[in-house]
Amino acid sequence: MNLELFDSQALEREAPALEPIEAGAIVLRRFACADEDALLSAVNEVIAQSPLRQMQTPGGYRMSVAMTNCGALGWVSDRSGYRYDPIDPDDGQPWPAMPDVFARLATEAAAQAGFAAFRPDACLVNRYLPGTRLSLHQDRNERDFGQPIVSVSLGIPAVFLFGGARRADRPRRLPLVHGDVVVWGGPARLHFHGVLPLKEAEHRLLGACRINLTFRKAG
Ligand code: MD3
Ligand code: FE
Repeated sequence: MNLELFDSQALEREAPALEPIEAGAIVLRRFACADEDALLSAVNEVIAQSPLRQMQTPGGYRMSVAMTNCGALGWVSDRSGYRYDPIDPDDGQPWPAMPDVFARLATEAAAQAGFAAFRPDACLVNRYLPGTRLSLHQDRNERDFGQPIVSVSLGIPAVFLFGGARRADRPRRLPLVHGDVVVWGGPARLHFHGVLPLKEAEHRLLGACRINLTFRKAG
């Protein structure tokens, strides 16, 4: 059996470290670990109100990653394209409010990376199971590219791909584990990025699952 048992608890006790990966992009290793219980409870509350769903791409494919949102705006993909929408199209209601523990973490991480007063209005919750992936893309549906994006990884490990300004630029690989937070801004903000298919693994809190929280100032 090819199951990588990942007891990352030893690593998770290490102090957070600031790790620049390219101009405008910084990893805060383990930054979210101290809040893991509150974060996971809040994730469960969000998912209870607006369940995870596999969205359709404009080209008609079903994404392997399941998604939902919280905050004033939610990222939505369907046959008509990508957009930010204040309403969950599955129930016609506003997305759940952004939990305080989410907003505080995103603001603190951005500040650590040099982006003062980051106030996200959108949090995309992505759920990866083993085998699921996110193909190379740019995040360009937001109004102000001067605002950074904060990404919080929870659960089993993933390998992040980050390329350059053009799709053809060979991407670098960045392994991310439970609690790692990445802040992308400045020159890196419009770079291509994606997530490799996840390997089979088990996390002590999340089982065979990775949750990524992506915070944006979209409006
Ligand atoms: C690199 N999600 O939802 S954000 C997405 O692991 C997405 O689920 C990632 O990409 C995930 O769109 C985490 C990572 C990210 C976001 C913006 C970037 C990486 C970036 C902008 C430039 C370069
Ligand atoms: Fe993205």
